Amino acid sequence: MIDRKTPNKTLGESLRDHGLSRRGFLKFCAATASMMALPPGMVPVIAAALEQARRPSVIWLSFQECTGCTESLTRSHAPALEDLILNLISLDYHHTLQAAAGDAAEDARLQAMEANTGQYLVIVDGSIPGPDSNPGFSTVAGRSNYEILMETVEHAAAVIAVGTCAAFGGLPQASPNPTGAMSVMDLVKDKPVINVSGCPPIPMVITGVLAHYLTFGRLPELDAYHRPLAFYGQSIHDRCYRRPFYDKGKFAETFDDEGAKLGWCLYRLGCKGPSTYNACATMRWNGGVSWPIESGHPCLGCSEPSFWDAGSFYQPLSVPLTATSGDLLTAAVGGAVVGAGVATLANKQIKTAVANRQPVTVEELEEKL
Ligand code: FSX
Repeated sequence: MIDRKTPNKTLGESLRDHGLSRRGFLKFCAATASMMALPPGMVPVIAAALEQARRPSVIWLSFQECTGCTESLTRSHAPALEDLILNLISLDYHHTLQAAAGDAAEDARLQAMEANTGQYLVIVDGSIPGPDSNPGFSTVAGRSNYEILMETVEHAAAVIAVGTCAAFGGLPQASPNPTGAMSVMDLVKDKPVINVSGCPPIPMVITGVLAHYLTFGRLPELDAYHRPLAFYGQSIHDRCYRRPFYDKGKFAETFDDEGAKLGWCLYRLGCKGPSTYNACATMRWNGGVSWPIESGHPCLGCSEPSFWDAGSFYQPLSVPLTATSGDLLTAAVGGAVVGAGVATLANKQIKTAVANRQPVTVEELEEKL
């Protein structure tokens, strides 16, 4: 995975080294645009940018978590595309995936930081026992998670918090939070932090954020919780194929009643879709086979802050749904949309792209380029 022989090659050169033809490159750019929820018109921009960009160094830290986030990524349903993206970064440190161990592993992290100071990305999964917690609660190489995190991010360009544990505290922070677990954003105040929440997050969203950074050299537009708008801009409820049943007042009351068999809305069985922002309804899981609601289970709201402590997964939401879920989020966060100083694509453009996501053929691309 670590390719130290070609650190100065452009991404275009690296892609060709991986045996990718011009046609394959265009297909890759089209798939990347689709993954980032960008319109086809952006494909030539992506192609030109990838030709010139340099491979970034990425240091991946794992703290208090279940490894579901890495499992999600490595079991992703578009391995050809996602392998390519992972090959385009220099993944210099990852506990679960690296071959090195002990001092050699820690040396790799320190070397990558020194060689790429100010330019490397840090990806974090898992929450961190805070500075006032017992440092022995969670350690790497005998050092506390807090110490390793703060040392590693000090000279990073940006930090990507993958999974709800890293983004919002997640399961380790659930009451009574015995380790004093904190999120990355709680602790890192002087760097751009992007949250890719979900327990686990959708793999294409993880690689979509990386693809955006590779292409444009910056992080994408973010919502109030620092999540990429392209993937978290709409609620599960807004995109749910069972929504027409909700609108008609047709609800499953138990998991085995007639309504459940007919695929009616799961709101009364506790579905948190109206207050949950994620791309499950459009990107789906397991190779696009299905997603929780299609499998007959209410959304748990796993991409939202404090979802473990938000009451029973099987009690209906207490908020009366007289407004769209977009209004609910606006009410919840005061309508603020923050860019953390790293966004340049306008919200409107992203929202339009999400709403109008269209496939593009290779022939169309070849005409444009
Ligand atoms: Fe947390 Fe991820 Fe849930 Fe598990 O790394 S978001 S418990 S899927 O593994 O951090």
